[in-house]
Amino acid sequence: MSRTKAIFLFFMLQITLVFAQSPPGYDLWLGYSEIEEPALLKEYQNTFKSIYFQNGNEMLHAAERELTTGIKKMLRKLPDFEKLRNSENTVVIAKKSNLESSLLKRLAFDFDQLGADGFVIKTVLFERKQVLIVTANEDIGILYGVFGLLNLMQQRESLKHIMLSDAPKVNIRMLNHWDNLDRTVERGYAGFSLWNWQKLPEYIDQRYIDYARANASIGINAVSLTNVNANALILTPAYLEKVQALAKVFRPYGIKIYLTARFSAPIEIGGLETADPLDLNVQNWWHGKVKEIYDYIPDFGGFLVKANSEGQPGPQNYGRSHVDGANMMAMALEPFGGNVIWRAFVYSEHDTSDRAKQAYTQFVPFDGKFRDNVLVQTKNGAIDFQPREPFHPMFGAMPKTPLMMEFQITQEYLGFSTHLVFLPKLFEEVLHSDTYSKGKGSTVAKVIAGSLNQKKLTGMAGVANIGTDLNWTGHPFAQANWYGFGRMAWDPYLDSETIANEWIKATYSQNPNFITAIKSMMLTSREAVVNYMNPLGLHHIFDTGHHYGPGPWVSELSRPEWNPVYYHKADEKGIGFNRTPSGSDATAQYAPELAKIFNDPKTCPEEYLLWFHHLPWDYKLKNGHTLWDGLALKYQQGVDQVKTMIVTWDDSKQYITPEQHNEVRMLLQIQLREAKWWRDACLLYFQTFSKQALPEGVNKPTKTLAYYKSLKFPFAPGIRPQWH
Ligand code: GCW
Repeated sequence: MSRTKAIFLFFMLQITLVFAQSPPGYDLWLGYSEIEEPALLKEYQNTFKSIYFQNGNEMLHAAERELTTGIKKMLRKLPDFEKLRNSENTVVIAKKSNLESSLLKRLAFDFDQLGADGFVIKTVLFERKQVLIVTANEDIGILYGVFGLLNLMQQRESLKHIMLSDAPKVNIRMLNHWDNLDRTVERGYAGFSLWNWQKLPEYIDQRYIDYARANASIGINAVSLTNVNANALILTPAYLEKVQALAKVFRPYGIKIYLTARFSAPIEIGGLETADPLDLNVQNWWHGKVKEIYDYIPDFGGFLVKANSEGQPGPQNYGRSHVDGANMMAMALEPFGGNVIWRAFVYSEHDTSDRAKQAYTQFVPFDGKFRDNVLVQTKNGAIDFQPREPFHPMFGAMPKTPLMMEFQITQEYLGFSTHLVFLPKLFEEVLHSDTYSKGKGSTVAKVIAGSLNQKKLTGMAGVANIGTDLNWTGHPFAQANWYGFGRMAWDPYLDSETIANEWIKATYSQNPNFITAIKSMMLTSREAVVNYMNPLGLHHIFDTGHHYGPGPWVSELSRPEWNPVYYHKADEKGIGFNRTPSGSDATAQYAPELAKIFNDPKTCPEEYLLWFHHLPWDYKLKNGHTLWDGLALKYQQGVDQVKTMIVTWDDSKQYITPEQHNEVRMLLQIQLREAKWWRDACLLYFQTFSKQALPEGVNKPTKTLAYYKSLKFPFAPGIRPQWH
């Protein structure tokens, strides 16, 4: 070859390599970085000499493709697939039914414990050579097993003596997208909706496939595509054929589609005059609609419904109950194996009782009255996805109903996609909470996993933080919240530290110094945001509508429970919401053991103090500070924690690329500015009641309260823009 030709080819190769690379952050935790440790590389290369991969349907093909991608990137070589006898290979990936009996014997494993989704990864000695086996009962187990294997390699685990079996503890592991049909995303901070309704069904964006891969890699097996503030059009043929195309993309990855069903759809798209669930025509309409949907999508998951909540229509419009509404839809879905996920996020402007009590009051009397294919989806706390809330008392009070957890992955009340907040810390706190409903140890995790009350149908949903941003989630660290949600939906007993560890290695770096530092930054980040926004149990003091920044002074909205003053109740005497028997008595919704602890400010965990108590400004905290001083110091601590995060990030610069370092650095600077804004605005406002100076150690605000009150944010994302 001539020199010029060689140079030309060399450049072409470079160009191909450059173009073959995804934009920064696009690969999520599936970057499959090269194995640099020589000994481990050698071990893996030996292991992956030849692979038997069971041939089969599109799900097995998807798994095989993923394995090829992973091996190619991590080992820098294409795997050698052999389709001969499986035991002649060094790696065997096949369902139990396809394993040679000699290998099965070596495996000596009880497959019953795996169910459909579980898998085993085990290295056995066979005819004096090592064989790595990945096996499962079903195709989906093979898919999860392959992701499990790739994950082990991303964690740089030796496979020589591996023996891992894993199966999910929750059936429905679901993302709820709040995507509108115009592609805006309610409470979305990462661009627009992924679903390009105009180009579907013909045009299949690569992002749909990569989205499905990412979900499958963490075990997510269900998604609802559209906002719970629903538009009935999604149930019309024009949209169903587009949904069908997405279902086809997701199917090989084990993901079922659910749709949000607007309760008034029979009127809006069905031409009926009522949507009364006890009306025969309405029932027939839903039966017909469900059948039509299953013609398009035979494995359709079912409906997710927000009814009689924040202005959405529902059965109560006709004097009927949540049970009437949910069961009517459930009957239509039952013959096809579909579910109804009925949300319990309800509160009413006509109910003057404490908002925190209303969902419990409405739903608990219905325990045991829902049909078998209904799950009641309950937010983690009784108000609304606050930086910290005690767990929702419904979790301890509806033993006969499958309760599905709803977490919010998108950071509506946690600094949007500009603040680095590792949410698995929050998820873990909720899941580990003890409801005491069957004595000590009756954790929320056990309720959700169904083991506490022997539930067959179980689920966990997360409101997605995903959009068209190149890195999917806006903040690179918000990817960890998607990842962590999936991992905890699979296993609600997992701890957040394990998840942080896995994610850092799969996403950023294998360097132990980097991992230690960044892990501790992630693990404190949630407490930091609580401190600079809502310390000591404060909640819902966000500015109106967009919820961007503080608005504790807001008091004039039409519905009382939309005003922050409703929640903090600050006055000359003190601050906090009295939810004890002398107040709203919300504590009575918890088990007596817990109510007792919450009712006494001395035993109430201080992180929930102002959630349950209205206390004088000079009330003494456990550390000896007065409430006013302690509150101010917490705000300051939050700001200081962000400063520490910045130092940690800067110190870790050497382990990542300058681009990776810089994007998070810029975001951390915004976070710091906004943390100070929260501290100053809240303290200036609360000071008008406490009438006390800021304690030593708390920085003096540089602006006035009037200034903070005057701020307007027409550009705040997550809500339709209001420029006027
Ligand atoms: O948190 C609130 C949000 C609304 C949301 C609602 C809900 C989809 O501010 O935007 O509506 O909760 O969960 O239904």
